[in-house]
Amino acid sequence: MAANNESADEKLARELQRQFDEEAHGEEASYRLAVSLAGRHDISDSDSDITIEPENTSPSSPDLFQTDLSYENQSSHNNSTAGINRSTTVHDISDSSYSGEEAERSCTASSSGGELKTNRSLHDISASDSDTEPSTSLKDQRSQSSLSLKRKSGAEESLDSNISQKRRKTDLDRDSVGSEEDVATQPLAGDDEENSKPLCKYGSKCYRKNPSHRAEFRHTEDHRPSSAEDKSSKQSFKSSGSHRRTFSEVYEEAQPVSLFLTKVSGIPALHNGSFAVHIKDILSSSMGNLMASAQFNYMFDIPWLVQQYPKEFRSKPMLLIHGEDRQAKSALHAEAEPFPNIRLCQAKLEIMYGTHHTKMMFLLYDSGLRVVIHTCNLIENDWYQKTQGVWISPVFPKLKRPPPDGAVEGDSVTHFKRDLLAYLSAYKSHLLSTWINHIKEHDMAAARVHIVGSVPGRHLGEKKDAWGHLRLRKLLQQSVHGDSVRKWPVIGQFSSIGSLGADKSNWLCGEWLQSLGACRQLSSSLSSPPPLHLIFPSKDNVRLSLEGYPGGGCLPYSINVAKKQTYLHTFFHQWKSDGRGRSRACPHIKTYLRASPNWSEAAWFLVTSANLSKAAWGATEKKGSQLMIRSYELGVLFIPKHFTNRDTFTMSSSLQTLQGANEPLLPLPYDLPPTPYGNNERPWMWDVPCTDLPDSHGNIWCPPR
Ligand code: JTA
Repeated sequence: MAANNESADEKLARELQRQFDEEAHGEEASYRLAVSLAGRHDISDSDSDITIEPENTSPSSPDLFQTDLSYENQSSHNNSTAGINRSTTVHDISDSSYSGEEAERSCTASSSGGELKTNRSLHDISASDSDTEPSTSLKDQRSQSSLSLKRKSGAEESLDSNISQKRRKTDLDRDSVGSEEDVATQPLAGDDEENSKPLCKYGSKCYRKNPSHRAEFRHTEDHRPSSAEDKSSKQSFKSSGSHRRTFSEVYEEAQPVSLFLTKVSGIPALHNGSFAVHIKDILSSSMGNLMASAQFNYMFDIPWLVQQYPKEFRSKPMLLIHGEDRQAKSALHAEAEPFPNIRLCQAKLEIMYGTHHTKMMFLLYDSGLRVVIHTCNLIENDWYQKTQGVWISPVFPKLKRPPPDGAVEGDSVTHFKRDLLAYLSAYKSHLLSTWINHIKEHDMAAARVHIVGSVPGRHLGEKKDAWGHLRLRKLLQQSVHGDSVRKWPVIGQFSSIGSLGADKSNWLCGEWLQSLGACRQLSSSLSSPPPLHLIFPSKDNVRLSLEGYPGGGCLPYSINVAKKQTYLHTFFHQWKSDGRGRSRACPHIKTYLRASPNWSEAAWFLVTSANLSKAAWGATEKKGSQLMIRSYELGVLFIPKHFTNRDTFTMSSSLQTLQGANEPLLPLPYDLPPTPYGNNERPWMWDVPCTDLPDSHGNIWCPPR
């Protein structure tokens, strides 16, 4: 990152980090933490400064904290954490911030004249300071929280409600982006209706993505092009050196595998120049002349989404497929209201704790149809500094004549078209029929991947292996030659973890690993299970990430789930992606693969929305006669024989290796072999306070709620 692009805040944060690092490594220095309610909202700084004076703070205490920490200890925020004997004032503050008031506090720790801020922002302070009665907007937020809590808590991600407040991007982040030249901010089309709304009183500091709030109040950053946007595509994500490639060239280089990571702001341009894509690249007119589109997703920021389309495509018909109900649904409709070209389709979720995780785009061009299957929510933050996966299909040409009713023509050897149609049929929604017809009318013979989906239900009989892990098992049994592969390790990499049972034999090393370890011939139940390696960010991976602790907002693993399945953590490895320049870009991608013992070959590779949960992959019931799935998920499976004349892929995360290859290689999102956690390293848990060490922005983490 160029030093002259660094803001004063950032310099400060870096300096503080350096100081803290020194202290943590035994330099004799006393420091003081101050929780400051310094805010923008009618509170004078002097009124709200609260000082924490740790007593007997040995400089190495943060390390001690990490060393012998049971999860219980980690979770108890009202104990003196970090072996730091904090003053009661501090406890009061932190306690109150956990006590159910959704108020986030901005804790600012100052050290030697610098400032350390927490993730917490300022809004609620004005509310809680000014009155005992929360403001209307806080009420809204709370009711939305309990709603989404009810909807989601349980099966998978232990759910915090205020997803987006954790995933919001700060102004500081925005300013810290680029290794590239500044791009002038221009007014963009589509702002007119925005200007009629009242301005949100929290301005650019507003973290709320609650669509009803966004629909009601204007947010300047909603329509200001962010650095990530400005610097997307050829303008700012140069490949390297002076040669600036168009996205079409980048796209061509990635064929036929066509697997990309999203571009990341704040890493060397080299790592955004190959096998990397921004949403504006995907939607750009160079990819096709857009007639209509459909967006399947979990989270939507509709005004932002509209702005990712080139101006000339912004009023083309757009169908959004979502899983929201009740209030969240009406809020989404309210957000779409200014855009008459947008229609919404609610995915049925009849099984408790199910969610609509599928992330897919249909892009209908005058020249054909393109399908994109990926891992990104349709919110700005998901395309900013995270590691995300994107598979982009070729343009499927229109069939010469439409096939007769019930017939699937123009399918690939992988049956991509048949299986995509089956997936869409599972929604049982007439709103999807036009897209089902578009798909039927296109020739998808060029698709080389298999669809691996999950749809909610109790699947039995001949449909038992249509979805989830049994679907993957069946595909692997059909195509993976077992003789050499049988003992190869299975790798799982994910961003969220569900409750998997008290014993590894219950599900993880039982039915799930049996599916991921499946091969041709030999009945997988007869062979011993393969080695299993799981990749999930450690606390330090998140702390030192580009986003800092807030990056952990997309890694919703909770302490209460974690402490019931400690066996799981014995499989854990760090997030590391030096090869792709993404070691500090928190993974929201989910991938699964079968690797050779020397880590250079893959027997198969899956990129999907499915996290490590029973809700996503399914769990068998009734003595294995049915598979129960709660959520919608979608991924694509890469089998080497559909890309090369070999039974394995050569894989690498090294850009140099990928660029120099003269056969299709698998562009790995992370480094192999996986790096085990250090002795005292713990998985990231998003509801555990991290107040011992500052993150890459100089902030500590006080989990919301
Ligand atoms: C944070 C989430 C998704 C997805 C789903 C998430 C939750 C928290 C991020 C996310 N759920 N959650 O499908 O992309 O608690 O449900 O990114």
